[in-house]
Amino acid sequence: MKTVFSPLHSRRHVKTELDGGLLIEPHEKPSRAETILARVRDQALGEILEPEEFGLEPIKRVHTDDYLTFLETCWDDWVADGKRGEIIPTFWIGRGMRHRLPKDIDGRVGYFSLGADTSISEGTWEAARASANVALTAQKLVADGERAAFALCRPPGHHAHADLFGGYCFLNNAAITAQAFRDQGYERVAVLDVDFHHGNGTQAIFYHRSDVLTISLHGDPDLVFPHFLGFDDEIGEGEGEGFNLNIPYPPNTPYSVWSQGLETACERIAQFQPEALVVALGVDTFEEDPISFFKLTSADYLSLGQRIEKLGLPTVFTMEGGYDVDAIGVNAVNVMQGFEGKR
Ligand code: OKP
Ligand code: MG
Ligand code: ZN
Repeated sequence: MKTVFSPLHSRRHVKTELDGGLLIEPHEKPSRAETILARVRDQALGEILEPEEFGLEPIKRVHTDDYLTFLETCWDDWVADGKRGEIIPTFWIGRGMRHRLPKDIDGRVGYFSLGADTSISEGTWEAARASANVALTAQKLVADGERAAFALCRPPGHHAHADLFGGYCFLNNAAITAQAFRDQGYERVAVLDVDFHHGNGTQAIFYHRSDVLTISLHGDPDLVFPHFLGFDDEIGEGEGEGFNLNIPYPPNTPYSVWSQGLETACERIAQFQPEALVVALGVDTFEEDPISFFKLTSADYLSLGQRIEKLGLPTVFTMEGGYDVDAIGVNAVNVMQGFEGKR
């Protein structure tokens, strides 16, 4: 399987993550991508390609113009305002307040964010753009006939809404990939999100549509981020009713249980008869992950890859989470190797 990777991911190198009232070293750090790339090389998974430049057009199919302008300019505006630290949101639209984009930089940062866990500094926009280009290049490989491709995206994307960043995400790479398939004439596309966290952005982007089926397995949002979306009664709305499926699980869920949800997800995908599949691949379901609570083992990722392959679909894997850097390479590449038949 071919891997798409951009060294520009390293342009995102924030020093802070607001966590428990402290500014800690971010969980979503550059060594994550480098470790996965090293494993891809080590295992000779296949050719490693740099992304092509697709411009903003395929990104604008998912994200709003004002949000993209904000992402592009916010760091310069922040510095010009005289602020001395990294961008961390401080104020949001509270219940009863107005959804109106203000001029002030603090106001705009709050307007376009869903949490304070995701700092921004110089280079974040360039890295996020490169990450989307990585996904779109993998999409093109598959549209041109590859059975599957691995988009080694960093930063991740599945928490980003049409006009919100947060959860370490800025541009929703999985949604941009699914929309690219649609715009190239693929009639139905499925997005399967196996990251530990609910794919809230992907769900929201396609919530009113029946042409993109969205499914996420994740930690119960009653207990974990994103807290306010991802419950099993969210089934889609209007045209989209019946085209979103959430499968939440409690702490300590092992693969023997999680894989039952995977089976349900795969059966729904088969019934939907999509022409392509996008897998939002997080390996923060791992037993040693520092911020998650499932109990998958490294060997389980081989089984996961095998099960996804059985769907028989053209497949793009977009990298999402996974924060045990020591294991992230083995776990992510195991999914690809399982897909290719390794047991
Ligand atoms: C991104 B992805 C932990 C803070 C958690 C949100 C988690 C974002 C996960 N103290 N911040 O889905 O892996
Ligand atoms: Mg998920
Ligand atoms: Zn995650």
